[in-house]
Amino acid sequence: MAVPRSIALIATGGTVSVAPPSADCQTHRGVGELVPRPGDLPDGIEVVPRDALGMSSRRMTPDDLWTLASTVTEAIAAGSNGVVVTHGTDTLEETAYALGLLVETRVPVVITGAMRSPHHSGPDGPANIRAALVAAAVPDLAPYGPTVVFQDEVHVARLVTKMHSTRIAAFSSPAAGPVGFVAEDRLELLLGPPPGTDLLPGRAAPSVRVGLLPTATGIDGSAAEALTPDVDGLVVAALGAGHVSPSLGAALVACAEAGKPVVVTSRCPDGALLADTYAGAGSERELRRAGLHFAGTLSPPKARLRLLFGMSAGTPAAELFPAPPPAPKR
Ligand code: DAS
Repeated sequence: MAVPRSIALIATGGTVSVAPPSADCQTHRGVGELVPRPGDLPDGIEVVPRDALGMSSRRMTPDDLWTLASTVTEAIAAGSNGVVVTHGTDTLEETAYALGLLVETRVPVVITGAMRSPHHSGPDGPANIRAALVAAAVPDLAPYGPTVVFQDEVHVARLVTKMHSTRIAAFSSPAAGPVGFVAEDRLELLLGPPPGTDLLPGRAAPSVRVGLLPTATGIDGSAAEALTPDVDGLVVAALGAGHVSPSLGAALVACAEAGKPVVVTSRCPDGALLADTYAGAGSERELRRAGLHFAGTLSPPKARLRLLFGMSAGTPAAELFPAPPPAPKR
């Protein structure tokens, strides 16, 4: 008989862990209760359970992400063939991306959760955990970095986002779709691994504060001015392809000139930031020329984690968010 694949199942809390009956969804079960019973476990898999954190994802901090990354690294070093992390769904995509920043994923690392707890009708946790265990047991998944398995779909950490606040099909990757799926306890991969890795060149416990600023019609520089003294760096969820109001643009440039890196992202869930199309106050051309960094296709919360952990390890923002090569003449 083949040797079973040893998969570490690390439970951090969230709806998937809520203990029934828990009308206020505050009490979490230990990981032992999340492990599928022997008859429900896919063939050839042995689960090594471990509790970590035990909280709703809204309570998580960068320090908790650092702790979890250490726990996952330890599980890999101890010989796990794969790792599954169960997690609250609200910040699940950020944790998946943080693991991509901080963990050398030589084996598959899969994050999952649930939208319905055991006391709701049709709880989705057990099926998500089973599919995640199946995926984590397939070595071919390792080069994809951390993935999110939800509703039988497999998404890469960089692209996945929670698109719906209540439905069980809550996650998708607007730019590219899922890279694979699980059916009949088999993993089918549809697309190859992402080009490049998100792993940071240096890794250290979080030691800086990075703010995240939304934009909307008429948002001026006052919010950025209020935030700047309290942070070491700033991410702005800009309009469209990387634009802000002229007043906000001036405040962001002042923040950068004060030595606090500013990273521009888009509030659009899909698409690229421009480099050389629009000119004038608050345009992408002006913001780039003034020394602001642009985060490519990375979402605002994920760009914030990249800046936060990168700065904590002493990596300059320009290295974390390299400028694109000049566009060919049009
Ligand atoms: N309890 C919330 C959280 O921890 C929601 C969830 O898990 O789906 O994110």
